[in-house]
Amino acid sequence: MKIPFFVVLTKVDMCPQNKYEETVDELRRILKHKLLNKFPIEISDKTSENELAKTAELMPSGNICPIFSVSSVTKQGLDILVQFIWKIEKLKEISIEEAIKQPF
Ligand SMILES: Nc1nc2c(ncn2[C@@H]2O[C@H](COP(=O)(O)OP(=O)(O)O)[C@@H](O)[C@H]2O)c(=O)[nH]1
Ligand SMILES: [Mg+2]
Repeated sequence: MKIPFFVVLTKVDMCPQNKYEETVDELRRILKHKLLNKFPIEISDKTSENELAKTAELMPSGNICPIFSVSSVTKQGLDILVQFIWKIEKLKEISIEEAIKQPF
């Protein structure tokens, strides 16, 4: 499936560590399944700006699927998720500008 999407695991503050790890493992397996054929990339607050930028740039390929983990209680993962959304929005603007420049 070439359609780009990403996954956000929410309320991670409520989740026991072992259950969280089990969930991520299962999700990675589903994403890698031949029907989806996505390369999972876990994003956390420790992910560098450079790595996040590269991940955003790979989104249009449809070959990767970033996995974010957030909590609105602890604020874990929220800033980086917002940065990512901002980056893919920017990419969209750039590709529209390029399409306008070369309409035919
Ligand atoms: N512990 C915890 N509770 C949350 C979090 N986000 C939302 N909640 C609570 O979960 C309930 C449902 O919230 P909502 O935002 O509608 O999340 P939804 O279940 O994904 O629709 C409410 O009682 C929220 O206060 C979170 O990150 N951690
Ligand atoms: Mg709700």
